[in-house]
Amino acid sequence: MKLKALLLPAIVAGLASSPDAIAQCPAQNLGTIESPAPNALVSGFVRVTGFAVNGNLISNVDLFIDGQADTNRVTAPGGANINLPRPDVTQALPQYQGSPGRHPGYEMSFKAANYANGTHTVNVRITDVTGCSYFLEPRTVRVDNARNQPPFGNVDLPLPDSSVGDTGVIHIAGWALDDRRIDHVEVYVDDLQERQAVTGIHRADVAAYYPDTTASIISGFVANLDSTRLTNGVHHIRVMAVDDQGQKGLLGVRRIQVFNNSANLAPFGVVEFPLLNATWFGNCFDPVGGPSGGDIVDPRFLMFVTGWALDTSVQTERGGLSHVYLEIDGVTIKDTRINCHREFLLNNQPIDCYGFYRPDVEVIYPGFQQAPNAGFHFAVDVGYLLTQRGFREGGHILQVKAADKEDQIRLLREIPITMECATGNLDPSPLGFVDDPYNYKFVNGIFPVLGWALDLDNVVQVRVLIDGVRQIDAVRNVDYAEFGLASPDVAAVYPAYPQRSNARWRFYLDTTKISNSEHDLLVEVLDGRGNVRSAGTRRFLVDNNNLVR
Ligand SMILES: [Ca+2]
Ligand SMILES: [Ca+2]
Ligand SMILES: [Ca+2]
Repeated sequence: MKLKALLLPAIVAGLASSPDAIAQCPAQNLGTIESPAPNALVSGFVRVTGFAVNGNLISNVDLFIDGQADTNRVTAPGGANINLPRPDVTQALPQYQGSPGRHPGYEMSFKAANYANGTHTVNVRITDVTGCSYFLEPRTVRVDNARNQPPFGNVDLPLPDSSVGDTGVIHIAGWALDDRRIDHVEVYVDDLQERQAVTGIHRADVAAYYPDTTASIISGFVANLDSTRLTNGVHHIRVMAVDDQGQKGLLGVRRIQVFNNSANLAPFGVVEFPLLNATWFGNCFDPVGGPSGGDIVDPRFLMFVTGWALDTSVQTERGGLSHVYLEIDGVTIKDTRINCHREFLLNNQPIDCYGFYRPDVEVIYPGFQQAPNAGFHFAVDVGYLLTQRGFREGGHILQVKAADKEDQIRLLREIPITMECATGNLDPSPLGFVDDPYNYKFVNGIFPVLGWALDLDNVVQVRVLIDGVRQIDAVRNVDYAEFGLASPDVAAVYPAYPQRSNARWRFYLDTTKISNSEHDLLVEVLDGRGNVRSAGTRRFLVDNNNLVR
């Protein structure tokens, strides 16, 4: 059915008026508006999609309603989502495979309520990096603003015709919008309603091409299903969104292959703390609390490892997640099966345990047998490791592993750390964290980075470096973060530190000045003694849909 669309495109639509542009355009400029359909009855947010290809990289796609003058233009520069992969187009037009313009898809929108009821014309202008500019064959639509538009959106995951990964989890993710309000998103498996997805997920990319509604920034949804509850074979996942009037809209259907060999499914999870390249320090010289027989000597300077872990296929196996353990350089230093206990030196809090209550994990992984009690938490006294377990100061590799009851083991995370002795005489290194962006989050535009930092010598300044280069705060125009925001959560965990109740910082990062790719965000702390040290690294991805020209 996509091929039919390919036969229709107006081969060369009207060229733009500039004589220079005409001179520069390649001989063949293909493209079409695929949606809305000819004479479609539209309301609410009208999604305009299609493709355009002439071999060059497309730099801008602009939408015009009822004319081709600048006053008819709807989209702001960069307001369309462009260079989208369209394997069906590339397959039909193999001469463009490997050309700079090989991803010819575009998507954008306009709001029907901005126009009177009746017939209107949709014009799409394509501009490539050489300056060549042309309009596609226009499309006529009928606006009826009295009509309640069904919800619309996309299913980004799973990919079409994909198979379930080695964790056994089917990740379903996408976005949904409505002219009124999305009430909920329903996930069906083989036409049976499975459950509702979690909505309200941040989607800066959707906001970029649906600028007419504030709902677009939080239009994302996710749902995670345990595939081991399905039989092996092909299953259909259908996602529907429902608006506040009960009107349903189909977001997408995906066919997926489930092939579970249950014994091979290792647990999965996330290590949330510490950051990469954190410095871990402890008291090697004058333990205050005195040895209590355990592996905690000085409870003031504990280093923490936290996260969560789950296991699929617990219905067909004997059990599910069994334990989480920590290794440094391959040596096990903590194991929840052996070390979980109430620590006298920490007001009898349980530490080194698996099974902490994590309602946030339950929200994202409902129906998994061990959710919500999926959290783990370790407290490590580095002074003890350095003085009594034979570890040396310097660089080490911390590994966090999870095992199920059939001894399938997964490495959840490998974190390079540095271990040091620190007292009042030596410089204790800063501790810190980046709350947002989380690991591998997509960010764009001016992004407010949030985190916290502590130092026993007091934090004087927090700086943000991207790939080693110090950044300027885009709002405050200085090269350090705003520090001193409230941090009651930090104060509860680190009672021995100065500034603990006001340790949070915020830094407005201009991501448009860095490339659309993966980056390392390093947090640097200047302390009260004048020492400058790293508090850790966060990895994230930039996706600015910016103009190439
Ligand atoms: Ca609606
Ligand atoms: Ca398992
Ligand atoms: Ca310090």
